[in-house]
Amino acid sequence: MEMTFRWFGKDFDTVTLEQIRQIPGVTGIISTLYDTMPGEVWSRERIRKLKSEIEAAGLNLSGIESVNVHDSIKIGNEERDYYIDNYIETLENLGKEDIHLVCYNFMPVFDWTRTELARLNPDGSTSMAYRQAAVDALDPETMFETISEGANGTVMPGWEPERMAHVKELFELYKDVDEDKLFENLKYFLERIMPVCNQYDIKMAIHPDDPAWPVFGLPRIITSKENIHRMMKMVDDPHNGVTFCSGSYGTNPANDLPDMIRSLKGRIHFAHVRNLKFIDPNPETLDFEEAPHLSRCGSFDLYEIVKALYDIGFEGPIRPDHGRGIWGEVSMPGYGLYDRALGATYINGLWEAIEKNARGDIKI
Ligand code: CS2
Ligand code: MN
Repeated sequence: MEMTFRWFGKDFDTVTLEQIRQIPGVTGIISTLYDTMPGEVWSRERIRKLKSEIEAAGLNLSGIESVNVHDSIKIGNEERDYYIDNYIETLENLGKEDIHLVCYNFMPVFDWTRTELARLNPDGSTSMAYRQAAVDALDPETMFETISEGANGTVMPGWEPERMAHVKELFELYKDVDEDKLFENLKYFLERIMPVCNQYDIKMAIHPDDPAWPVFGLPRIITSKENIHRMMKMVDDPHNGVTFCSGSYGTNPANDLPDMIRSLKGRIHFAHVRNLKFIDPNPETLDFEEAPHLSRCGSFDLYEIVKALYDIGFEGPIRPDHGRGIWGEVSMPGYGLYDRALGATYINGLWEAIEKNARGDIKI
């Protein structure tokens, strides 16, 4: 595996490449053209510029997260072919610039959803949190305003103000899209992009829906082992793969994470590893918050997750995912430097221990 770190670009991120370079073991950057809108073609020049900036700091551009999919493609309306053509052009340009990994998601309207961005923990750190009762009480149209206090003035991934201004219209456009229709639209999209992915060897890595169940009556499909296998069978090409995100699949306690990983051998192109803490161990209660990375501090056994990735021969980029706010850092929620750097170090340590144990050097 290659240890990577997400970076939103120098105009948006509070963390610098120079800081990332000092995190032990981190060699790769996962980035995006954060100021492009879903559906826009990415030019070769802009991609090249991003790449050279990262390389000048002594790091590699290991993949893109995300090239976002325009709502027309998810809805399946008459404009979808236009936007798929644009997506294909972006993929071609990425391929020509020697980039071979693209993370994306297929969630209607909202990307990930939380009800609090900076919930105070007893140790003084802050975590993003999800409370079902709060979601039930929220008006999706004003959701962002309701929770944005903790956003520190940043634009959060998947919550572009330009799109959020049209939330009501977006809901209307999705009114006839149920789970099956969304699967069908995803199939249509994947079938059209697979030729260019094969030509340039671009691995598409779909990110799970977060939380992994429908919110506000909108369908969500990348939620479980069964559904992810349905998606891969539907377009059976090794370039049609997944981002295994422990914190997103793991929002649903019914998902057995190590088992899912083992079942996805050969199709995991990118991994996000983080811990969550369920508030009530009763799986009926889906409330959770982002926890410190250590297994003993949250609900997941991170060792088993990293071990499963190791056992299936995972060689792709891996990154810590959301972190807590610690040591007074002011950053985009979930994307500060300090806690994620601890996460990268912890994952690296687990990987190394597993690798060494496999060589019989130590027992853990
Ligand atoms: C990320 C997602 O911040 C996060 O929660 O994991 O925004 C993720 O990048 C997208 O869903 C992938 O398209
Ligand atoms: Mn993730």
